Amino acid sequence: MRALITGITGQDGSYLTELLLAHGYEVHGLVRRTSTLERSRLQHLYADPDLYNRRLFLHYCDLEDTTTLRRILLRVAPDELYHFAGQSHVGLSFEIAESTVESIAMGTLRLLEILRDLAAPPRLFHAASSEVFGRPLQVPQTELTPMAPVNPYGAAKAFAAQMVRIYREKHGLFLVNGFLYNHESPRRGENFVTRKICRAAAAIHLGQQDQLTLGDTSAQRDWGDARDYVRGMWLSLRHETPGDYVFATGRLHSVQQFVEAAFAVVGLDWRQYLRRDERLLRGQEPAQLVGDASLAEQVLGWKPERDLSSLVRWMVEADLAELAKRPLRR
Ligand code: F7E
Repeated sequence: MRALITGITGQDGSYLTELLLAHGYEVHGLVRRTSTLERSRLQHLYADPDLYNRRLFLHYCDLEDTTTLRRILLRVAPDELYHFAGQSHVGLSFEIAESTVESIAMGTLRLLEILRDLAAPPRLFHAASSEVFGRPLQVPQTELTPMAPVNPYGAAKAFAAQMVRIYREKHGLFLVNGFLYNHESPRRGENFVTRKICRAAAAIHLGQQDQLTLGDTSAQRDWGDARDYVRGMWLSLRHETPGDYVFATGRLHSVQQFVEAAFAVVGLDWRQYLRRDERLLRGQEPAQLVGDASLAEQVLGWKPERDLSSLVRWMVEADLAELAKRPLRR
């Protein structure tokens, strides 16, 4: 089996690559040319001479570059295509709305346009998001909950997810939408709230940081473990028919609860370190985003295997280990 991953250098791309390699796949990934080589999440695989350029291949390609994208798809001829690429920060999507929509919405549409012309199109997994539901009328949400996004990121994902549905029906392609609720790990970017909190708890414990500054700590999310979610993506493409699936834990927790859990791991009193900064407020928050993943359980046999407390401990301990090796500069 051969897979191609857009966004392979991100959190999900790196865990999925590990999972696919472990199942004997040949894995190809698209990487953007940037002035810095941001591939740290793949470093351990990249540095393995038995894997790199043998079973793991990286190709330079921006999603706007449709000629190159088509050429790579023709040459690689993947059986499965996992599509993660695109600007993924919700707060930032208010600042850079055009490029967010361009990368997520148009990026997905361009990919679908290429797929419909291929003689043997791969199966596609599209990483849609709980953000498409915004302020939903239904709690918890299912695959049938109407989309009602409240930010440019969610609106772009809603467009892309709907296009996936349209191309599946019109062109008979094997296309899957995964409505992914928040999923975290030590490889989460440092500007997402869970990683920011865990890294701060670790750095404060090691005497490398004095405080943690956050925006809205009453905001709630359905947080799961990224390794569970990439397993769901893989299962969804192995099923005999394509469909849409919610991947979620079904449990809501607040940012505040996350802070308390992370500081408890290092035995610190969060009250002494937590500060609020109005500039980190988004103004327009989604509400009650919590998913019902029963369809994924019934059809794919998927269930999240790890809970929030083990996730928080894993993340804080990983940051402790990393900061002990490479302290923060002060
Ligand atoms: O924010 C609040 C913030 O940036 C979570 C992406 O993967 O999941 C992610 O989007 C909550 C929000 O993730 C800070 O206002 C408070 O209510 O970690 P986040 P997100 O916006 O939920 C969805 C499913 C995706 O699809 C996205 O790609 O935490 N919050 N204080 C803060 N958030 C951040 N980032 N930084 C703060 O200081």
